Amino acid sequence: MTSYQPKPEDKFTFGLWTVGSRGRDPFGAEVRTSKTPAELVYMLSEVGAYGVNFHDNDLIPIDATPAQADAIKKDFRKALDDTGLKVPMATTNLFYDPIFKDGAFTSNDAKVRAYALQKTMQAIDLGVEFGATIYDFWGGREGVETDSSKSAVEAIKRNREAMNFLCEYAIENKYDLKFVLEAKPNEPRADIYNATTGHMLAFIATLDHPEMVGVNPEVAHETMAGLNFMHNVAQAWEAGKLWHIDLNDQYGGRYDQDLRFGSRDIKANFHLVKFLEDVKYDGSRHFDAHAYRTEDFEGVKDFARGCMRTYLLLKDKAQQFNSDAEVQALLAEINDQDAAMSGFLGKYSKAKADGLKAQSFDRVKIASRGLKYERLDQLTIDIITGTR
Ligand code: GLT
Ligand code: MN
Ligand code: MN
Repeated sequence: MTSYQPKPEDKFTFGLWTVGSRGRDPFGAEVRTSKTPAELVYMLSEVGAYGVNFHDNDLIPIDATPAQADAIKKDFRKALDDTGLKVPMATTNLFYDPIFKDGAFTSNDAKVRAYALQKTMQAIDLGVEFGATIYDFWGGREGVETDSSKSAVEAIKRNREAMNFLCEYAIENKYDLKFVLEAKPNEPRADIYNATTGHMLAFIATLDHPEMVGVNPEVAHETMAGLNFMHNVAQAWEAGKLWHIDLNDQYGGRYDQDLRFGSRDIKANFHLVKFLEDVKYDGSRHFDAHAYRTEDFEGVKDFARGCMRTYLLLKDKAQQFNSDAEVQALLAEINDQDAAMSGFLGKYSKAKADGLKAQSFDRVKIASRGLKYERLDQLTIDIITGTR
């Protein structure tokens, strides 16, 4: 029996904005007091996290003076040195300030687009200063309330122009940095461009430096779009583009909930963790979630510990699934290969095509076989619930 204690190799990370969330929502004010970035680092170390990620303005307020910025950076650096916490990822806040009300890279206003580039270059410098090697782009404001306001094609072109510009900036500065694009279908805008991870993968292929750009899928965001999150993650991984992941939880058809990882859909998250562990995903496991608004700072610790514990618990269950004799026997049976078919499948040849056209299949007999997926799924449930 494992103790489910997080270890550095688990690469569990949290954003300053996640554990630092004060519980404000569109209908209610903050319920928790403000903590400094350094205080949050000490807290994350206490609960056993590996790293901390930040937006430029999580660390340095947008209106800080250079002297204030230096003091904050000094305290933050000391906290990192004291605790050994890493900064694997950084990002830009291109959504909070009113200047971004009509988008950042896709704004109709050229001054806003230029400011967004300037802000991102400065934020990249800041991230690199603290050791980040992954740089996230979540374009929460890159969308519309009304399609009368903007050309959807022009928005894609503006987004591409910005990404190409920033790739060149990172290359010119010899930064050891990869970019990841994080999709979301809506909220805070009514509709956001490049709404899913699949859209992002297609978009990346059109960039000048596709090799520098991958994806950062988030459970809640793809669930809001009604999609199977693990399938999107699998496609990104198969494309060699899964360089970061935002773990949380979400009920479909609702506002962006950012719930504690695994708190809602245990089975879906079991399959997600099993996938990540089976393929040996070795990037950060970033929890992009918030504690309930009911919690005080001790409750935030419970939330953070819970995210990591549930991940490790599901990892343990995935190992159990992989070594369960009955499950494996069923899987072997399902995947049993018919040697006679190997001459027809795989890469095309004229001989194969001719042979295949001449072959007769007993359609009814083939279709009459029961696949035992009900049994398999119940075994999965028994494993997840600890009944087995
Ligand atoms: C914001 C959003 C997250 C993004 C963060 C990175 S900010 O909290 O809801 O999904 O990952 O910009
Ligand atoms: Mn996220
Ligand atoms: Mn979210």
